[in-house]
Amino acid sequence: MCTIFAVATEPVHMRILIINGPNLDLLGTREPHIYGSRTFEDYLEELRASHADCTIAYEQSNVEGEIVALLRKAAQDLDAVVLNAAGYSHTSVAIRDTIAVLGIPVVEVHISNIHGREEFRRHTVTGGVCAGVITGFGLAGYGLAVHYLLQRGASKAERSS
Ligand code: CA2
Repeated sequence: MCTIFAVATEPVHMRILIINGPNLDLLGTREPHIYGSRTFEDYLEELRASHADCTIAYEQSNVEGEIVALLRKAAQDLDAVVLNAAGYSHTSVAIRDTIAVLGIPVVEVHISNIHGREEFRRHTVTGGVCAGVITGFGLAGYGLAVHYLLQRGASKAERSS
């Protein structure tokens, strides 16, 4: 006979950092046919409101080294990262190397479907060392990434209790 004991666990409060790379501060102002017409700040407000159970911090940088520094700081202070490294996703060995040794999960997000665009966008240098890659679902991709990280965090907490 197999008896299963229910274990009461504290709800996990995850702290997640979203990092947007070069030019994503222009969201909602240019190329709406590719990236939509909403600013990231507007979307973020909605995302935070629907996830009162976690802390969602946000940073945007146009500088490769700053993104490396943000990732390393997140590994010290936070639980997970959602990263849209924008153009650096296709080129940055430095960001890839950082993610590879970070010790917290990173989910790569692209707003557009990179597989339906120019050839040079179809491969990312960074995706292979991330927990997974979400592409083509618009801003909703960030929410999908947060959802995955919360589920992953909760099941990890359950396993270690
Ligand atoms: O689809 C994505 O999220 C991308 O990461 C966006 C990058 C692009 O280089 C990647 O291939 C795919 C470009 C970000 C530029 O963002 C803009 C936003 C609004 C207007 C102009 C640029």
